[in-house]
Amino acid sequence: MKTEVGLTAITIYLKDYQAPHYALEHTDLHVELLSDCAEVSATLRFKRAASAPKDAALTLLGADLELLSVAWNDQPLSADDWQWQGETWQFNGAGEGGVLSTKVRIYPDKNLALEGLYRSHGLYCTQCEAEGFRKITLFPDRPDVLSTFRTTIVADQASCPVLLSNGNCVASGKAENGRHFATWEDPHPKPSYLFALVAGDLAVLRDSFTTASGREVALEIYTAEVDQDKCDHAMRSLQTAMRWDEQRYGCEYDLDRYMIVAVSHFNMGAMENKGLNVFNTSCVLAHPATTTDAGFQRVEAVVAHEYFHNWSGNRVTCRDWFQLCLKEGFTVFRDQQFSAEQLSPVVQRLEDVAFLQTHQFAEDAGPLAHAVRPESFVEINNFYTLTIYEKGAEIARMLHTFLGAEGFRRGSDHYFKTYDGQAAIVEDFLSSMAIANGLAVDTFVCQWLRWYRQPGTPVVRVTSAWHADSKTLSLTLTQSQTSHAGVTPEPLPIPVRLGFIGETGELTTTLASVSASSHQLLLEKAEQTWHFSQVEQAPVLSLFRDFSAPVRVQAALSDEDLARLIRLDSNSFNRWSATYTLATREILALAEQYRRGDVRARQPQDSALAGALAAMWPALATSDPALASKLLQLPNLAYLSDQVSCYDPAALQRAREALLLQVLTPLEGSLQSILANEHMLTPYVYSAAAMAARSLEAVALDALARLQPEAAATMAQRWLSVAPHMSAEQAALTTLVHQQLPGADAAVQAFYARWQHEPLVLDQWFATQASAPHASARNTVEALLQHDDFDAAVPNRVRAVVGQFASNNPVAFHDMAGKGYDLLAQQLLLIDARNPQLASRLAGALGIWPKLDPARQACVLKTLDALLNESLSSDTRETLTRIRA
Ligand code: 0A1
Ligand code: ZN
Repeated sequence: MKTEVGLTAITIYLKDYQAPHYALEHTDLHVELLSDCAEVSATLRFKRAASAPKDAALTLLGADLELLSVAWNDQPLSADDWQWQGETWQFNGAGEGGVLSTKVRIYPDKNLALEGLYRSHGLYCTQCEAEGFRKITLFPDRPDVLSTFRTTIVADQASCPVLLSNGNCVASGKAENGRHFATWEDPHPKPSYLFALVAGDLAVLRDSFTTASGREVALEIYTAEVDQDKCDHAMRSLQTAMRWDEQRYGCEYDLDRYMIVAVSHFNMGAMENKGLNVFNTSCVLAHPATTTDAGFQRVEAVVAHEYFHNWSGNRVTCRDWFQLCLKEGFTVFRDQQFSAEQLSPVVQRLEDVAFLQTHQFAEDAGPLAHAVRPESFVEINNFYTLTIYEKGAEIARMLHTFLGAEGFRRGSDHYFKTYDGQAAIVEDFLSSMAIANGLAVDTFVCQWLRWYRQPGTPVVRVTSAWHADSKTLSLTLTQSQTSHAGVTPEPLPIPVRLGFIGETGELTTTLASVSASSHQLLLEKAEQTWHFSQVEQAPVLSLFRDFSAPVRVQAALSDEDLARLIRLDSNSFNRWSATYTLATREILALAEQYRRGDVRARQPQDSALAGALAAMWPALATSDPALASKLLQLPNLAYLSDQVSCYDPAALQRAREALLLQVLTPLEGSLQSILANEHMLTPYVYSAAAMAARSLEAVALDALARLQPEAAATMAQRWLSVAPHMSAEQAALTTLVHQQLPGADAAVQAFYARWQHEPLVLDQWFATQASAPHASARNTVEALLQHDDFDAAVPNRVRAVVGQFASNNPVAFHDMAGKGYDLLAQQLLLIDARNPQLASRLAGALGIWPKLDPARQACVLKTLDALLNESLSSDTRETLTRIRA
């Protein structure tokens, strides 16, 4: 936990950045894992930086350490020789440089925050990003200090037969008293946040990979023995990702080994430590019997993400934590590109966009809004956000769109080559893109940097006029942004891909003598106008194709225009996006009618969306089942909450259900015949086609539950009893529980009885109940918190219950009397006392308060004030304070 001076948290500013005074040439660690503690000896070889003053202090960082000894060039030092304030330790006698030797004692068993070195279920592991290494030893724990590492681990051989660290194992053998050791050397200089150590009783799946230049790399996935049968998919994903990175980015792996370790207690998805990734079990284990399609996809994406960090993050790292987006945004973009090529590119893109629009747009519009490269922070752990990751990825994607695939590749080649082995900043990435493409560097960097500096989602207003006599169309785009403290918004470079849809399909039009069915513009001023010619008929504009920029678009498209896009747009992404826009419009209109007391039953013919889908969906279900299944998944409440000024979850839920009924009624025959295919009941295959078929049937079952609940219940029970894989079981259970179908309770019991010994399946079981969209789910959650299998020490379990309730069950969470907020507050206090990172993330759910009605707002504010009066970690206090501000 960070030290607080009184109640004032320490804020760190980007503008205060100072280069380190001492370079670290080499790190030698000796870690003795003892029965109730660990002793860490560090030998650090420093050299004064040429630019540093002669009397510069050597500054290290340490937290929660028992300091046993310190020596400088083998001469013992005493406490009088250094100053230690908060986490900062300083020594003034380092001169030109020398060797610092320290020994500290730490307590991995007592480390419940899961940051630094901790032991859970007998397994020792580390999590050092962002500032966990200082909890292991006294160290210049900042990302711009890179060194080679040599690490020796000594532990009891019986309980810890496996001893792992970064790099290559150079020695191992027996030690005294039934102990043994292993020594690892990592030849690639790295910052401390990429250090890792694992010790325990693990089984391993081995395979190999031959790099493009012919080097053989040993691949190893370590898990508990019982989980070894669930590693094949991760191994295949790793091999595919390694080849992909060579082919698409020219990035080759650089060590003899690549190891992944699965741990059950982990705060995030996974961590890219050099050569030794540590993964949450949920992001590495996959087996058809226990893992859904979504789970398989997540494993593939996260394995790829961590692997891609080997270049975007590890070989080229970040100078300071303000540059976090440099590795995260770029790597998310790379993993999105990879995933798009593995399965359906359109589905991948629309899922990524729906996620961004639902969650990142809300973050950017709420009290936790911040720039992709923030100017200040209190607790860096609070900045692993959707804005840094997802909006950061969209910026990389816009550069890719603007420069073209080849231009972007030239830029990334330049970046990797120029900054290899260094700690870079966002400007280095942008200037690489400019230099490699022969563009004016200063102008390019200055313009694109605005995306990193200005918080909030820009709005682009679109007006157009078609002139029948000249067959021309003028298009005017205007951009605007909300102001945020300390930044004056300036116009952003916004790539706009667009096409024109006529009465029977796409039109070919001309812009600046180029005739094409799709054009690309760059909006870079506050307002710009373009003139298109040879526009033969009045078109509907298909705007921001493939979501070419992360903006909110305001365009006067009528219901008929949107229906035309749904039927005829050749850009599948925009067909989906038109569905979303039209659905949102109709749901909001229905909610408003209900608010006015107009409760007339709605007929399908009252809905433009229902009409458009009835005309094309059955054929699409055959030609593109993946897209078809997505078109029936109307925007959820979280997405809708971002579209309204006053959010009433129950009213929106009711309107959404009514629209679903209108849309689904005309499709009933089609849905029935889809279900008759029973792809769901055939053995599991991981392929785009098989997953699309399953996804379509899952959507059809959910639809049937609204149209014919009894028939749907029977079918769901059948899926549960003969399901050959978890995708079918989970789809059936979700439909039964979320739609409150007959037999739901018995199915919940039976599912538990069958899967109680599989932690990841049990997480899904908890999550399914905690996210059931009914007010009664609050009582269910209370009961689940008392369940024998609820374990507050396991982040996955806490997220499955508390996280699902607070962030994925608006109907139950936003109870009118504030009981949902009370429940969250109680849990936050319990969780914060042991795991601040986890509590702080869960607390983010309260950030929605400005959207709520006055009565609910008052309840949230009361909850926030009560929490802020308690003793809190600096993580959670910062989050709650920003939310309250
Ligand atoms: N760098 C990892 C995610 C990660 C970040 C922080 C952590 O602890 C505070 C742990 C993991 C990634 O992007 O995959
Ligand atoms: Zn990452």
